[in-house]
Amino acid sequence: MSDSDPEVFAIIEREKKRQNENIELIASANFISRAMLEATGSLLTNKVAEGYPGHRYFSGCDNIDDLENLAIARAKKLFGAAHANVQPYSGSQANQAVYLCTLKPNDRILGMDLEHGGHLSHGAKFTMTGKHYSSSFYTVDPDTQFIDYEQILALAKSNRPKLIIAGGSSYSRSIDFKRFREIADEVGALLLADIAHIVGLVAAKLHQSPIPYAHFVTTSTQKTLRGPRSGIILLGEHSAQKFARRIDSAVFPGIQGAVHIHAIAAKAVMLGEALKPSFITYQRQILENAKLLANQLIQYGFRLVSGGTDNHLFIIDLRPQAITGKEAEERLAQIGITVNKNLIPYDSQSPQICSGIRLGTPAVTTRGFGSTEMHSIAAILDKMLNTKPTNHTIQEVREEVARLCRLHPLKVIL
Ligand code: DSN
Repeated sequence: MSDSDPEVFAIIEREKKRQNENIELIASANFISRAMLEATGSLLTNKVAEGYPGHRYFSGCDNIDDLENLAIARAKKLFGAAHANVQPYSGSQANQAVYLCTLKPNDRILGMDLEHGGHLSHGAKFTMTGKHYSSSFYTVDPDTQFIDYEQILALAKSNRPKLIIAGGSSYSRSIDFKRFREIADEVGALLLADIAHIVGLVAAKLHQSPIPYAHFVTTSTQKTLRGPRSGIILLGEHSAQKFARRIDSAVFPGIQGAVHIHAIAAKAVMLGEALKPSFITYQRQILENAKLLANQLIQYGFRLVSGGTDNHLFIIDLRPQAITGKEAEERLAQIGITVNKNLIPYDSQSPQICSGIRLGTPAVTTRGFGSTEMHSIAAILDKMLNTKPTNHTIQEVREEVARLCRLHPLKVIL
């Protein structure tokens, strides 16, 4: 590429440098293995295939069938699922396939409010899911900031949704999928568990699995699962018989066209990696790092939404520091720490400003950061956010970030 398209090559080289020289604390980010980079960049992109293994609309699909069957078998094994669809282009596409499979336009859905930790594709009013379906939302408890299952039950009884959605993008506490299913059963609703964020913890059995409870389980694959940018749908034994064929038709031809077989190959590699014992060690370290960083920050006087974390992420409520999420994101960016501004429950700021920032440990854990580095990061955040940093402080912490990155180079991309 350096010869054929030096312009694109130069941009990728700059991004490589950025990834290597910054501390990545965005909760949905991660670094994939060389094997997965090879799969996504392979000649598989050249092959057109529609349909499912053994039932394609184009010829020459024998190898592609083997790959997709391998990915399906590994997904079923890893999650103990009875049915897996590995074709969704992303987690949002996986959700849309579930909606197409279960809902008619204007049907009612009940999901977690975006500013309380939900996801755009769970019915946010300005998205396709909010425009095509009649969405309502549950919130977290105003005092504890934990999910309030009694409130969800009450809302489900009054709104009578056809589909209830559990899971989100910025909720730092464990989710009781069994309780969600009881609520769904009580009002005759179907249950979708979107485990995009916690999927790695679920795979490693460090979080309750939704497979025995939810009618549909969806996930993206690039977050804690440490795979390519893509999606998967899983069904448990109890729902596979009824929904397996319907969900497959909803994915293709319902919402997608030709298979992204290069991404499916990368997902097969990802699932192979996740089936190894070292993956459980990695997930344990993600959890340890998140808890340690959260506790350190509390000791420095920061207020965390819900008071802490049970998973890989947490939100800092920056109102006591009297700075906005946007300002904090920018301050940290200038010293080489990447985070995202995030709404907090009952936020008075707009989504462009936000009162909080979200921090997650999957990417830094891949990089080899452990307890020492979590202490260092907490001290840096204290210097940068608890007071207005001087130029001297900025220079000092920038050097500390560079030192930590040099200590743990991103071997996989260099
Ligand atoms: N869902 C968004 C996030 O959690 O950051 C992007 O994957």
